[in-house]
Amino acid sequence: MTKKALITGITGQDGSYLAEFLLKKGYEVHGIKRRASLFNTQRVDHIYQDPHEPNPKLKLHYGDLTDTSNLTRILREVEPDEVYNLGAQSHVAVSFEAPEYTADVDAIGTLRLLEAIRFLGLEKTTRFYQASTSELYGLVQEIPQTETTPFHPRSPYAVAKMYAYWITVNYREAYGMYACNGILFNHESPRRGETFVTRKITRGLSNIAQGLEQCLYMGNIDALRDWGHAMDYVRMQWMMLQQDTPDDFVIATGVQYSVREFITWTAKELGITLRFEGEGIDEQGIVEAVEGDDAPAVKPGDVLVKIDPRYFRPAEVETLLGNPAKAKEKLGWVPEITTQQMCAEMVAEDLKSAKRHALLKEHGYDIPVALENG
Ligand code: NDP
Ligand code: GDR
Repeated sequence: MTKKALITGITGQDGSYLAEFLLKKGYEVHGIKRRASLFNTQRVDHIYQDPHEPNPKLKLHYGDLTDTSNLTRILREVEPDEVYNLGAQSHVAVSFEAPEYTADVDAIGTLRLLEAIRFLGLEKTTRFYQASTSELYGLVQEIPQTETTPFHPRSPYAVAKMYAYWITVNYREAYGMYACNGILFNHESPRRGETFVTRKITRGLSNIAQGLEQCLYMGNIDALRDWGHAMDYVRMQWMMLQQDTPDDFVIATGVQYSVREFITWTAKELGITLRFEGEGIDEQGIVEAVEGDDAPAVKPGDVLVKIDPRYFRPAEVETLLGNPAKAKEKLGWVPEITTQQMCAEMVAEDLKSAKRHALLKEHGYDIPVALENG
């Protein structure tokens, strides 16, 4: 029997990799996409299947995590073997500006899905994965963080995700549902949203190297993160739903770097020299010139990284470092892509599109570059 999966957030970074992964495993994949005034399926266009074809293996449904009747109808139609709840307002800084919406989608949206599964009598047959997060640890109580480290969320996003974490545990305990939390540390890729820090850096510096932007404005570049590759992490999301008993797992690399280091690697990949300016920056912020394969379009010393306090958060998560020992031991999971390899892949992709843009500009097609805001 072909297995059926329903993915909320299929148009996002993880949703797109997970859909690819499940299609390769022979699943029929259903995804919920939001109605938008512009196309929002760029990340899944390459696996899109024309619904007019016989037996499409990927089906997209319009929906929203704020809409109970819509979720219930889709679940009733699809009767999935597995639900992956990846949909969320996932930007931490934005959650301070839209806390109520974030709670509605990220916290109550999870409850809506779980309750719809129960209401439809699917709680013994449908397995449920919840996209939990290292942001739950917030003001960290222990280094490194494990499945037993106490939570101290530091943003409306993290508080909403804490509700989602516990309601998932509660439905497992109360109704015997196969429901799991993956406590995932930051994971990135060339498909990462442009306003998350890694992508903002690889895209911004690539644009600067091609003369499309002048300056990269950053927030707290001393923040420390444990960054993995999204492709490694979606594999683990699936593995968690294939066990005999449901459980919660930390997914991380076990290695930590600063935002500043990520900027430095990106500059090295691009062969450009950086000059840091702004609050808290001293001569240690200056990064040496590095020879790259491609001749830089800017002269060494030209590239500025400015600290702009608008990107500081009202409450910051300064440091996160995960211990994935349980996932390694119980599931045999180990990440295959290093943080530096991931950075190189992201730079290569962003440089390609910056070069395309620069070429168009050179030939008189001056399409504005969407500027960062996050
Ligand atoms: P993205 O922001 O790339 O994707 C989020 C997805 O959720 C998008 O498809 C988005 O749709 C969809 N979405 C947003 N609001 C709604 C809504 N109201 N109803 C339905 N769908 C909605 O996130 P990632 O792929 O990076 O992350 C996936 C999940 O994992 C998220 O829940 C995130 O919080 C969590 N997570 C992510 C980590 C990471 O480092 N990436 C780490 C730990 C947890 P649209 O495309 O239309 O905006
Ligand atoms: P995070 O990711 O908040 O950890 O949440 P993000 O990449 O946004 O920030 C990481 C760290 O970098 C610092 N930072 C900046 N961040 C952004 N976005 N823009 C900047 O200019 C900037 N300058 C410094 C931040 O302050 C922070 O310390 C991500 C999301 O994917 C969540 O959904 C997920 O749950 C967690 O990772 C794990």
